[in-house]
Parts: sequence; structure tokens; C-alpha cells
Amino acid sequence: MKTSQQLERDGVVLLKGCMPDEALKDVRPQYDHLDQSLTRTEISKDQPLIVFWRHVIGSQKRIGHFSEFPALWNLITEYIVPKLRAVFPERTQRLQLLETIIFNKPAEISNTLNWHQDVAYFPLKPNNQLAVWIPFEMVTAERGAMVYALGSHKFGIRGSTDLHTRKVFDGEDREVIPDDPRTIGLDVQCMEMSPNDMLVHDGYTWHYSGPNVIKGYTRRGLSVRFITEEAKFDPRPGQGAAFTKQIAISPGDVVQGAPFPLL
Ligand SMILES: O=C(O)CCC(=O)C(=O)O
Repeated sequence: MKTSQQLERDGVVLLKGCMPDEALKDVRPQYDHLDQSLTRTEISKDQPLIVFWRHVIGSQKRIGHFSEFPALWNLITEYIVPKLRAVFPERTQRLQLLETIIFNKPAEISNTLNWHQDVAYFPLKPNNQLAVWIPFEMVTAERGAMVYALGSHKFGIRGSTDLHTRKVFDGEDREVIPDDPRTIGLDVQCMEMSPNDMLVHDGYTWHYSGPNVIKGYTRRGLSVRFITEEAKFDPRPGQGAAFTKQIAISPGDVVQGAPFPLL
């Protein structure tokens, strides 16, 4: 089966060994340097943002910019986008950068990021997203690997919940993801990965990540999300993704401009 068909069937594909060592070589040290000094929390409306998110309850998201993290911009434009276009030509004719997040799970104190579907948090219509996820180091089940419910993207839009507690947001009236998707017959797969691997998932696919319980071991994962069709702003309750604060438009307007470049 072609990789692109696998994405249509499962809603997620693990591409083994597709990122050369040089792709990430400068990304890790630039991340660590910024992670130590970054204090910015305000969200700018004139450029794409990079969310620094520690999976520790009470930790506040911080905001980086590509001007201070050029190796990450290089990784996205020189490696990730060409790879996506080579493997999924049908899905990648239009790739618009929506948001970039680095999820950091410090050893022993990090928690679970519960089952969710990315697009449930996006105020977009149509709401078609393709996301990549790349670890900066090896990830195993004990080190917070990503876990997916295969085929769950075919169930359509679900409700958004608090990612740490699973509490349903006020005003949310959409059906939520079950506590265990296996109870409705879906296969669940834990994606153990090396740093040369890349996951690609559909925005509708359900996924979660457990805590990193290995002492002395960091777990950093990069997620880059792209919208694949021109989308209009369509807000509703429970859509708290950081990029929504970059939108200075009215419902029905097209999401475009400097924070959301076409690549
Ligand atoms: O890195 C993680 O643990 C979570 C990532 C995730 O849920 C996402 O990229 O949507």
C-alpha cells in the first residue's frame, strides 16, 4: 500500500528514517538556548509563532519567533515541506503554516496530554489540517511517545476538552472522544520513534501522549500544523489554540496574512 493511502486509511503514518541527521543538528541547541531564556507570553499578530509548551500542570506557554530560531524555519522549509510534498502530493498542493509547537515533557514531573483531535480546537471552516510530529530524541512508551486511534479521523469532528483533565469546555455540545477508543473497536498504536523519524497525521485523528517517567531523560517533540485549504474564521466555544489570538478578523473572513504564510 502506498504511504499516502495509509494516511487515508489510518489517519496517521510513521515515516521511518526520513529526516537526515543534519536536518535537526542545529535545531536542538537553538531550542535549548531559547528554552533557558525565553519569557515572552504575548502573542504577536504580525509573524508566525512558536509555542513552547511544557507538559507540567501550572506551566505557562511561552512564545518564540522564527527570527530567534532560524534553524527551525530551515527545518520546516527545507526538509519538512519538501518531504510532505514528495510523499503526499495529493494532500499538499496548498500548505499554509498554522502553528508550530514544541512539546517538552521533563522527566518524572510531566503529565498526560489526553485524547484529543487537533481540529476540535481550531475555529476554521473548512477545517482541514495536516500535522507533522518529530522527536528531538528517541521516544518510547515510558518516554511519552504519541499514541493514535487508527481510523478515528473518519468519525468527523469531536468536542474539545481540557487536555490535562478531560473536562468538557463550557458551551461544548459536540460528542467527545471516548476514554478508551478500543471500546468502540478502534486499534490503538503507540508510535515509538527515533529522532530521524516523522509522524504525519490528519487533523481529525485522535491521539494522546503519556508522561515521560524516565529519570534524567528529556522528551522534546516538534509539531508543525498546516492547513491544506483556504479557511474562513469560524469561532465557537472551546477553541483555545494559541494561534486563535493572532486572528484579527471577523467571523467569515479568510485566515491569511503574515502569521499564516503559504509555504
Ligand atoms: O508532543 C506531545 O506529547 C503532544 C503532541 C500533540 O498532541 C499534537 O501535536 O497534537
